[in-house]
Amino acid sequence: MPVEIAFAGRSNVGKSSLLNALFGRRKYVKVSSRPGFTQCLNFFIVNDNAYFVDLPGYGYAKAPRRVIKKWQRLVEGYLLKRSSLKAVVCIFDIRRGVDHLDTGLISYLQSIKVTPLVVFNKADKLSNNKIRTNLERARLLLPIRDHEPLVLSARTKKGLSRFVDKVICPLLSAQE
Ligand SMILES: Nc1nc2c(ncn2[C@@H]2O[C@H](COP(=O)(O)OP(=O)(O)O)[C@@H](O)[C@H]2O)c(=O)[nH]1
Ligand SMILES: [Mg+2]
Repeated sequence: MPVEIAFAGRSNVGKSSLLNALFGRRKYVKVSSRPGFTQCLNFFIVNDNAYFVDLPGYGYAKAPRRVIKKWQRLVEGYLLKRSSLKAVVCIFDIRRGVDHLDTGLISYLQSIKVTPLVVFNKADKLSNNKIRTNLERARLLLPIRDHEPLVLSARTKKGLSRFVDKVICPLLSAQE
């Protein structure tokens, strides 16, 4: 059975950009101009045995209530029933840190026995000092103990090969 790795995060966090960076393509995945309104799951074929799944972004303030409800039904339905799902890469913005929606996502995944793997994007926007401070603060709020979050930039690709080596490759090879 093929394995799947899903990508989740707030709208505009750079989820599509990270998928493009992983595939080494510029516009394989649409980088959004209208955040918060993508209401479908996008599947990307990695190889014969693996898919990446781009989940619609959450937390867009202007999204109407019925859109949020639809998002919940769609995403929860997928997360709860997908037996080929290996893990969910949770992408956060290193400038913003994490809030209750982000920690809520992590706790929800843990409660349904799906592994969350945390990645901070947009590292190119901050100095190394600021990255360290923000990471330490976020670390205290995140309910994860089994792995250290990675910091990367989908734009400059800094940290991308480490992410592939530490996160993606082990998940894809786990099934063999
Ligand atoms: N500076 C910077 N901008 C980024 C990075 N990743 C994404 N962006 C920008 O953030 C915006 C949202 O990106 P997108 O990939 O559509 O986010 P998504 O809504 O999470 O899929 C776009 O303007 C991207 O160019 C990054 O690593 N650094
Ligand atoms: Mg997107």
